[in-house]
Parts: sequence; C-alpha cells; structure tokens
Amino acid sequence: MFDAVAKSPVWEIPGGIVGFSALKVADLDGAKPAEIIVGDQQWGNVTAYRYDATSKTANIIAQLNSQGDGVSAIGVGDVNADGKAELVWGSDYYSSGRDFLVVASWTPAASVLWSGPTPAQLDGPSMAQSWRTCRPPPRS
Ligand SMILES: [Ca+2]
Ligand SMILES: [Ca+2]
Repeated sequence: MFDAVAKSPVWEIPGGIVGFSALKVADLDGAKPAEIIVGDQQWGNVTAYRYDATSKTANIIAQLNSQGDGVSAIGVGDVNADGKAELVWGSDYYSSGRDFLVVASWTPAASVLWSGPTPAQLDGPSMAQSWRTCRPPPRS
C-alpha cells in the first residue's frame, strides 16, 4: 500500500518465490475495508489479506494452493449464488501442462470448490493430418 501524499510505501506484503503475478482488491464480506487478494507467480498460493488500520498490518484471512504454476488473473463474485463471494483464478499458464480455472470459497473455510476444465491440453489429429484435410482437392 502506497501513501500518495507522503509518496512512500505504508506497508508491503512479501511475495512468494518470485513475487506475485496477479492482484485483486475487492470487498469479500460486504464490510469495510476491501480485501486484498494476491496470486504467487510461481507455484505457491492465492492469499486474501485484510488490512487492520489499528495495527497497520495486513492479516491473512484465507489461503489456498494455486493448483498450478503461476496465477494469471483473479476475480471475485458470488458464482454459486449462496450469498457469499468466491475467489476465481486462472493458473498454470506458465507450464506446458493443463491450465486451470479454479473457484474457491474463502469463508467459513478456504477450500477449492471446483477446478477445471478437466485436463484440457490441446490434442487430437496431428498437424500434418489437419493440413492434409485442408489441402485443396487434386486437379482433374
Ligand atoms: Ca471487506
Ligand atoms: Ca457464493
């Protein structure tokens, strides 16, 4: 958090192995203040913090394994219509393996509700076979 008047950092959240790759500020519980959600750039976690103005520290309110290598983006919304916001993020963009879209609860317990799509690495006919089927018909 940066003080625009004093032009200096007020406090910082230390990053994971190589820092964060995704950040979202959103009000998870409908009460001030807004929470701060960060995703680690390599492996690691998605972590939600709530700033305490009295102690001037950010406290972890939820933390989940990111499910893959790197977090590409974080969203917040009540995606299952239970009246509570969920955390939604993309993960594993950094590796050549499958990619993940993850939906997780943050309260009363932080847990992954859904992770998918099911292994969706691109496969199917080889490129040569695809090109062959795209070739124009032989001349007569
Ligand atoms: Ca809040
Ligand atoms: Ca919900």
